[in-house]
Amino acid sequence: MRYQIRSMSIVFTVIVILLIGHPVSSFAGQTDSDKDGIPDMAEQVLGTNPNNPDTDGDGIGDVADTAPVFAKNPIVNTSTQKGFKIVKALAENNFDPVAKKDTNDHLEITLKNISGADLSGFECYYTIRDIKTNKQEGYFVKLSTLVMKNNQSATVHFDNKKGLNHFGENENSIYHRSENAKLFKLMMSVPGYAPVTVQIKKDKGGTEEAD
Ligand SMILES: [Ca+2]
Ligand SMILES: [Ca+2]
Ligand SMILES: [Ca+2]
Repeated sequence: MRYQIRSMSIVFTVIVILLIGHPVSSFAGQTDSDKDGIPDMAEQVLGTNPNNPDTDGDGIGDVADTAPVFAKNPIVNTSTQKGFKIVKALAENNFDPVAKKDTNDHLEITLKNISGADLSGFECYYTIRDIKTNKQEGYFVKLSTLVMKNNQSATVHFDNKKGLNHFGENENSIYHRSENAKLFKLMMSVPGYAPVTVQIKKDKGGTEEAD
């Protein structure tokens, strides 16, 4: 409860800071893209997602959430039968060899269905830890549009782009806001089969060589 009061006051403080020097009418007119009551500008300061009213996917909206960028892992799956594997996992992808140009880093996971059946109903939980500051964020995402035929592979992107197997992510997360090295821990789960986990390290930002 104490936490809730403190967190609510952080949102309130950010809004008050943004109000200083602005007439109330202009603040009231500020864009709130996801209509969660927090203007886009304030979401940037808070590190929450301006395009998602529940940034971390835990079912509690950004305003009420005591930890809006840290969901606990809600996946309950005790299956042990292997149904799919993670064949590739990337958190930085600085150079696209096909387009021959730099690309924006995003989380990209390639799965292969080895279950003998078609798979759907995937869920994903991942944490991002800033290795220098130890700050950690945790996100839960339902991959409801991901359908994998038996023996097929699919690549899942968390990048806010439109298209098949592209899913949303928090543009204000430490992934994009901190230049420090980061460690990603990710779990993929589908009903009836064992969850699969993977760890991915992202190097410190700045001048980077192509991977
Ligand atoms: Ca908002
Ligand atoms: Ca939001
Ligand atoms: Ca939430």
